[in-house]
Amino acid sequence: MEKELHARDKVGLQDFVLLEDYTNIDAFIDNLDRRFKEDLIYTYIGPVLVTVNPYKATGLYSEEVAQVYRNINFYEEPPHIFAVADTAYRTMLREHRDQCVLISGESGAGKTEASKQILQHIASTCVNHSTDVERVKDRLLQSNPILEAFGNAKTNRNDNSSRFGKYMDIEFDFKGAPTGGVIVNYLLEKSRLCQQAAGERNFHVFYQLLAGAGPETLEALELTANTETYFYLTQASEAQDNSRDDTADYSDLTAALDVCHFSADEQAELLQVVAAVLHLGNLGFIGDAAQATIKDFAPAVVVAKLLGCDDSELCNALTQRTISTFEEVSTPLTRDQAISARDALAKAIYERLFSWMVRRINTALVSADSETSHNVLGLLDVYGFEIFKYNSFEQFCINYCNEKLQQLFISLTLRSEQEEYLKEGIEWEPVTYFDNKIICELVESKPYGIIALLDEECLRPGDPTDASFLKKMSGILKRHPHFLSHETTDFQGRKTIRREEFRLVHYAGEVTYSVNGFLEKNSDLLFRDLKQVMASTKNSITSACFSLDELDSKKRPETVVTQFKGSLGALMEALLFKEPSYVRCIKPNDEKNPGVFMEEIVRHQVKYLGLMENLRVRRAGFAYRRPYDIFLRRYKSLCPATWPNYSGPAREGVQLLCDHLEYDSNNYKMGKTKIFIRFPRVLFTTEDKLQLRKEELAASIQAMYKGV
Ligand code: AOV
Ligand code: MG
Repeated sequence: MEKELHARDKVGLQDFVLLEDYTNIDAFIDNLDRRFKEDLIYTYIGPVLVTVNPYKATGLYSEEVAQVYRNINFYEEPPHIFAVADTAYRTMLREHRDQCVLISGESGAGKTEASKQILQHIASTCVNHSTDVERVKDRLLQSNPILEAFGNAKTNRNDNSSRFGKYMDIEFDFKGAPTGGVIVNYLLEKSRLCQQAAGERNFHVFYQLLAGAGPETLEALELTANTETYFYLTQASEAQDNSRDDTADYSDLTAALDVCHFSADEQAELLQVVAAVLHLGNLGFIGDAAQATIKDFAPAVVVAKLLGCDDSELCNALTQRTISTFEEVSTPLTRDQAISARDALAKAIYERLFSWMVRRINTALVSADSETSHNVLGLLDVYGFEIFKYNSFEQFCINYCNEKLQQLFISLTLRSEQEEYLKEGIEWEPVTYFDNKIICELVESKPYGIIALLDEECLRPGDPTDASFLKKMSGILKRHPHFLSHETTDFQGRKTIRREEFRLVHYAGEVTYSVNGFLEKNSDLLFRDLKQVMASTKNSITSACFSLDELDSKKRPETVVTQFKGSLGALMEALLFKEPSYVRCIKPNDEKNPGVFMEEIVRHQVKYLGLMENLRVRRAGFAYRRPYDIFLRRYKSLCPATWPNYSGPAREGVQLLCDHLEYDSNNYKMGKTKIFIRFPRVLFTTEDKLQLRKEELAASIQAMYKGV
């Protein structure tokens, strides 16, 4: 507390609750800006950590810094991500409650980095009593480079953008040593495999493999080091400037695979699958509308060789499909259909490979003895809110996921605040805030939410199309305050939405989605013939990914968005039972520039993240609260009744202090275990008195010595 107050002039306030005018967004932004200019990228709103991405190395994560934050009282040191990590870890140990850290913010704001720093801090801090623990830690840490290689890519927002959602539970024994972990992955943006927007890249792993694997490996996989050779790597219309060191990343990847105990055979098969996807992309078709034939068999032969299947079966499955009604009939595919079938196959292989990787890492993280796992600490790092020039089904899913997270934040921060007042027996006035529940319901309610309408259209017999879906949806939702279509005008009264688009007013801003591809992406069909060929492969990864059970199943698989909705629902439920900590990440500019703080960009994020409301809630009742013993220890020298010795109950001691300091009874409340102070200035005044008192005491001690 002393440090916070001491620091308020030089580098802004370390906790926004100390802002005198806490409703003023300019003051809020000014505080962030002043701190950012001093490389102080962290600020609290009470227990919530706000971070601003510095886009440069800061020296904030060294072992010396980590040491400072071990075993601290949260407010004792300047705000830091390590303080959040340390507090969650210690609370878990002390109170035996499962914890989770929820990290949110838009694309490029620093979520993934924050989650890595938390993991790093916990790994370097937790009790370490055996080589088993050491191994678990290494594997937890090394799962990151693997999943990032396969699941991250350069986008126009972020050079290392997560294209999947990730939730990781770290399991601990009752002493606090990690015993294992479980990773859950959410919807990978697999469309990137076949198409990339201008200036973007495919998933990192392809570039890493070509740049880092060396001639021998490449030769065995029949690859060349030149990315230009591969159709799937050349879909972006603009050149991709690249800030990543793919060669170094490749050696990190292979080292991480070793640590996570992927055998040499598994690693070889893994690379074969990755290479097969690249070769598959180079498979072209010729032919008229009626029937496609393969242009050049060479890539098909290589794919078949790498995966271990029959090349003619593969080629047949790519150019015709079997329809079974009464009897099985083969129908040829048109050229366009063959191209879609090829792309669907590549996407299915890659997506299933990714899920296989997660499962495989999880087996390496399984506790040797599940009895010992006592509590978990969860880390959530998903793709952030995205607005691109062109937004499609993937952005719709990603932004829906962020809506759900925002909801969780709202309900938990407000609820926990309310609970604390209740628990302490303090009255307070609830604050109004924007609840994004209305948008979540627009997306997920039944039967007239967007997801339900989309599914209905996907399953409808006849000839459903993206256009028919849009028409139906626009008809039903046209009066919804958060939905706009080309028939409606925007909020400025202009007709800015095209025929194939719809617009959603998200909590974080308006996003215009193109409906093209929604039905196909949601249905996500892969012809049975291709599944059959994959199930027959000798490569044990692809054969494990395409099981024969799936082929036998008569049940229609759930649509993509419904699966996603289900998995997010399960996640939200699981999180509700954990004690949350929050990290709210802010991006200071859109150019990934260090040292540039664009006020308008920050203002927008502060608004939609609900930070002002968060602060208002925190302040509506009481800006500051401290357990009685801590408060008394700090200020007891200010009151003759508590200084130098006081042996009564802390609560009564604090009451004596408050009486002596003549606190206005409106300005503070005595809870069951804590004192609640309404305005920071009360505390500032007390702190100033303490400063004077210390000087007085020091002077009298000096005088005493002089006297001697
Ligand atoms: P994101 O996870 O929030 O975006 P990242 O964590 O990947 O964003 O951060 C983007 C980039 O910003 C990183 O690659 C770093 O270069 C830089 N960066 C972020 N945090 C820090 C930090 N604390 N110190 C230094 N540099 C940082 V996305 O996954 O796109 O939503 O989907
Ligand atoms: Mg990320």
